[in-house]
Amino acid sequence: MSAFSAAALTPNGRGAVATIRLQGDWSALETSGVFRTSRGVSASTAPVGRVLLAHWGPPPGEDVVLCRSDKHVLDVHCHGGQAAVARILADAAAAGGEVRTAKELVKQSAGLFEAECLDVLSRACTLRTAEILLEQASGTLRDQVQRLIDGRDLSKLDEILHWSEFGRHLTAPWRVVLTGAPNVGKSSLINRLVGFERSIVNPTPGTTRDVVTAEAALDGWPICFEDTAGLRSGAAALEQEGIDRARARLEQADLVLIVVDVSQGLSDADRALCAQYPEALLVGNKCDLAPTDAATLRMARSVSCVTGVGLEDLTAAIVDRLVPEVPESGTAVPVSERQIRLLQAAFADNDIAPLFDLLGSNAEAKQTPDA
Ligand SMILES: Nc1nc2c(ncn2[C@@H]2O[C@H](COP(=O)(O)OP(=O)(O)OP(=O)(O)O)[C@@H](O)[C@H]2O)c(=O)[nH]1
Ligand SMILES: [Mg+2]
Repeated sequence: MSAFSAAALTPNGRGAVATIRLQGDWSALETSGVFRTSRGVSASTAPVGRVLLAHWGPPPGEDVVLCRSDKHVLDVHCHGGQAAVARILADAAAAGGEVRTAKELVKQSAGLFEAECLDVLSRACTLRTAEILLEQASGTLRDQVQRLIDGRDLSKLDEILHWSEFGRHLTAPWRVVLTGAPNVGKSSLINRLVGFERSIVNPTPGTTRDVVTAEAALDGWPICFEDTAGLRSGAAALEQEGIDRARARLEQADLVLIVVDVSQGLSDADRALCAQYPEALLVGNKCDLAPTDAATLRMARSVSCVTGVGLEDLTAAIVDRLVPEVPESGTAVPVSERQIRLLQAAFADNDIAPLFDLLGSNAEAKQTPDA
């Protein structure tokens, strides 16, 4: 068995600073000279919490900041580029360390429940979702499940399960799919919604073929917009492939935006689409042009991708549909599929056992204090 483990705690990708955790007996890295502190203070014996400047590897090497965050834990903060991280992990492996994922490392020391809470926190892509995930990682979910276990009372389980879908979306963005006839302005709209020219806009009907995705945060919620081929019958083979893909994406959507051209009014095909997706938001684009159909104007949310009119209201309506309620501070939210599955099992069978599995060994210890 390895004397120590090493894992990058910061997510993959470039950042200003990356953090690598060494856990176990990592002292060989220091005694063999893989790193040296700049003032000659031994990191192995430095007090927990003391911050040390150090140099990693032979010249030119890396300047790093070291800090023991626990008796057997050394956090190495280095440049955020992937090369620096890869090099430190490779040196740790060469010194006999076992390279692991952050989730595996936390699981080893704190247990699976804490590891998955920290794992999802590291994948949060907005401040708003990170705040909610941080609350769960800081004990809100654990405390409330523990309370149910201690009180042998599952009546409040549905209050936690209520937030399952919301919890899933804290790391997997809500999917909003734009559909409608060719040329109504779907690509123009996705560009407006995400704030940059992601999708090609052209007066030629049938411009968009493949599914074009773009991620954005609306009101702090991560949303993946999908622009799709305009739907029409009698399309040539290539365009038809795009239409088939569009239909498949519609089935996976959390929200469908049916875009129509208000200057043209609603066609039979538009009406059929509305009937097929009754939960969809109907968006009447091109309201800067003279509308021909007052009924369409009444039914649809009017916007203009040219002037920008109506886009703020549309954004608010999208957020309202996707996130109709936001948990108050202190609300327990399940954040992983495993947590949701075990909560559902406890609820379905009115059985407390899955909750022990959910929290891991700490929960069992509390249940049988005399053991
Ligand atoms: N006047 C006006 N023109 C618009 C508006 N939105 C889009 N257009 C124009 O409508 C044409 C088609 O726009 P697109 O965004 O490419 O339409 P689409 O629905 O993606 O079309 P397909 O990809 O072919 O299905 C372009 O010439 C746009 O400039 C609008 O609000 N007002
Ligand atoms: Mg298009």
